[in-house]
Amino acid sequence: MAEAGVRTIPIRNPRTGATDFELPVTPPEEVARKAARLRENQKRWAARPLSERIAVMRRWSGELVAHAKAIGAADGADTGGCHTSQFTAFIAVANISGWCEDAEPALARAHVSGPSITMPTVEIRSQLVPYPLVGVISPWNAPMMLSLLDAVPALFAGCAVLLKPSEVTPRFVEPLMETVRRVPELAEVFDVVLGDGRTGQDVIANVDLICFTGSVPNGRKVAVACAERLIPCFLELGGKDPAIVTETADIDRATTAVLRGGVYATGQVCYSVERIYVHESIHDRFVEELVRKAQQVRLNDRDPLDGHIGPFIFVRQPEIVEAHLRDAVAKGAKVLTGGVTETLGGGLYMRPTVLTDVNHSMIIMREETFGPILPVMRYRTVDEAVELANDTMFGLTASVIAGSEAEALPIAERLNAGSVNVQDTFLTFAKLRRIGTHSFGVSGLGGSRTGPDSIMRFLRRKAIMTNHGAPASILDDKPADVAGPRR
Ligand code: TXE
Repeated sequence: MAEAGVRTIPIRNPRTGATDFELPVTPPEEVARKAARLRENQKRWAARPLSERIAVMRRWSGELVAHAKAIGAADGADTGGCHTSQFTAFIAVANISGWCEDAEPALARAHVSGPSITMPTVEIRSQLVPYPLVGVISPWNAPMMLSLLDAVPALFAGCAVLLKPSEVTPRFVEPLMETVRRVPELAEVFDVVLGDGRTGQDVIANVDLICFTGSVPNGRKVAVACAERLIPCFLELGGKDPAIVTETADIDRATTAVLRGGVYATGQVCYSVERIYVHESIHDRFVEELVRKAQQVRLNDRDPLDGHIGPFIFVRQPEIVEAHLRDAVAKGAKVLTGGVTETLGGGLYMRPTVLTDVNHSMIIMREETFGPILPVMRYRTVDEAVELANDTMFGLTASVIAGSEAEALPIAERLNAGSVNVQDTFLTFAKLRRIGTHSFGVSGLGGSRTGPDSIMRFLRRKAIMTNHGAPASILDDKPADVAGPRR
């Protein structure tokens, strides 16, 4: 029960539609107190050798494994039973163990030492200084995974972290913080505050750097607030990912890949396929096969573990999806299957929805729909397909499926997206730890959040320069001959 006078937020169950409980919002003064505590403890955390921080994070890993079932159940309750929830503790463990291996070499690569090139008597040493307190503000679609994606490398870097998860999906916090409490050194530098956008603004007011994952409108508000405080912010603001299917593509392969890429987790993934461009010569056969496969996708409304896709997590998401569909139909689109929000057991569901006769005047081809929607548009030439795919303010990922990799690669190289899947969709997990990518447009602003070098976002690199020779004297300086050298 929340204390009297404390603001609360009703927490809706995505499977039943009922309010499960009232979430007490962390008051602003408590946000400031937690931030001050973390900031004070961070000095000791940063002073530890990296090897000690790695040892602490390994112990945390062990606690996450020990509590994986409780975490999976809570994250599953938050999301209505998205498949990822069952593994979310293990995704965090993989993230941590990756950084246990990658942090040391990544930071070693960042170090510079040796003589100056321009002043031979000067020796340069570098020092990496972590930002004291990092704020992480995360969304509802992969609640724990997207809360820890930035928090973990920041902790390895020597920062303290204050997390503000989405008020839509807070259930994972309790089991997560149980694992943190069991590692006292970690509990000193990692804490959570609860609430909505107002609490997010309180976090921004108290930290030294922000990592934000969420929608474009709120990302803009976060960026403005960070600019007013002149603190760095890293924004991941969604996607409108295109898939191009060429005339030589294998239709069975292409429809299987596009369907999964478009409707996994009910399309509530930032790198979901949201637009599909198919060569006119195979368009009709592709659409027929896509509809056939889409109609085999089952909802998990009776049992979260029995079905392919679950309910919408966020109660207003169906309204957004339906508004996009209405606009598309009003402008000539045809809905061939799906497209209707079904209330089943109190949860809000939508079956995979295939549209044709779409065009770029429609919202559904421009703004992030974030639902199980597959709008298919025909194209005539590869140049036209590339132009259509690049006609977006986003640029998270893209996909190209062709008759061969050799045909797909030149197309992939022309797409404005941080990651391009070839001969498949949804390959983002394949690149983790190997390569840091820079998203295009508003999808990713401020630098790469993936790859070993992404830890450098949390550090400032200092140069310490020693002159082993005599200092220069102003008395030796010859005033520049303003008339230029004598003839
Ligand atoms: O975002 P919101 P949601 C995108 C996804 C979709 C959206 C879904 O594509 O567009 O995020 O997540 C807090 N000041 N991505 O609806 O509403 C809010 O409390 C400070 C992209 O949750 O923007 C929540 O914790 N904070 C991504 C968080 O911001 C504020 C992957 C996000 O809320 C705030 C996943 C404010 N004014 C989802 N207003 C990617 N590209 O990787 C809200 N918040």
